[in-house]
Amino acid sequence: MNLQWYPGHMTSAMRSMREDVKLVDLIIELLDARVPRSSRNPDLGSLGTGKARLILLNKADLADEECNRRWIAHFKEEGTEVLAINAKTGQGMEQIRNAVRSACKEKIERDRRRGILNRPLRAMVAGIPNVGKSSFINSFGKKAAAKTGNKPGVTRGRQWIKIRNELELLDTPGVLWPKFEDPQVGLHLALIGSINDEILPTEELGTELLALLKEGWPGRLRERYEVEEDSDTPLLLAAIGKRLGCLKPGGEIDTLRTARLILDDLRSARLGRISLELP
Ligand SMILES: Nc1nc2c(ncn2[C@@H]2O[C@H](COP(=O)(O)OP(=O)(O)OP(=O)(O)O)[C@@H](O)[C@H]2O)c(=O)[nH]1
Ligand SMILES: [Mg+2]
Repeated sequence: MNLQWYPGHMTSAMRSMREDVKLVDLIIELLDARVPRSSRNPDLGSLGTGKARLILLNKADLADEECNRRWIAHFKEEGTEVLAINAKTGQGMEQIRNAVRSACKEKIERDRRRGILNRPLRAMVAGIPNVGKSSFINSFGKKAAAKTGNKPGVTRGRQWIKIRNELELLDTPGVLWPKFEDPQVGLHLALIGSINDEILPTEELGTELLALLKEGWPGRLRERYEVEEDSDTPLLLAAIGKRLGCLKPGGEIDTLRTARLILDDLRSARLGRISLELP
């Protein structure tokens, strides 16, 4: 499966971000804890080279705990400041302030030498669509300042949000990049909901997901749907459809609706906490 999604609004968002990055001290890059490799946008990696950077592994509540630990160790080894958070409940927010100050310590030190004390830091919050950028800003600032929603492409314009007197955060639209070289990247981003569902081949995506789960998380499908996991994926999809009572008016199994339900189950952790990538 070869998925790509790079609509025009992302090109213009990237253009604004290349300008705005000149105004900030720090880039806060949100990755999805379930797919930290695929959710790392190379265009954001090369944005503002030399700027301080903080990586937040968001949606850590949906990813496997042990995998989260391994990813944190991986980024620390790279020399990057990193935290695992849950922007929905606010878990991990108490550590953000110190992590920001630590990432910006050179800047703070430079200011201090010039006699500037406690100047608010400015940070750009960036990441792929639907990763939780706006939720993070709301959660950290303890106010509903930025619009959020459970689909990619909710934030369209840029928006500055002041957090007390210490930090100014710039919310940005989610951006992908022109071409996923590795088809697995497109697949993983589609599974977590960062690609517009309307352009996805849902049924095919469902069978790919079943293959991934059988291989990487044996037992999860059996537990959730009470099916035998051994059959090949189209048969398995039909078996799950039958279990769930997903039938078309004529009594035929509705595999499209079944695939949609399995995807929903993955995204809301009803299949348990699942990481799709390891360092
Ligand atoms: N389970 C869980 N859900 C989260 C978390 N953070 C955000 N969400 C949900 O993810 C969805 C997307 O959140 P947004 O904050 O709108 O994401 P965004 O990155 O701003 O998305 P765009 O503006 O479309 O690029 C919402 O339904 C949030 O409730 C988290 O840590 N855990
Ligand atoms: Mg947003």
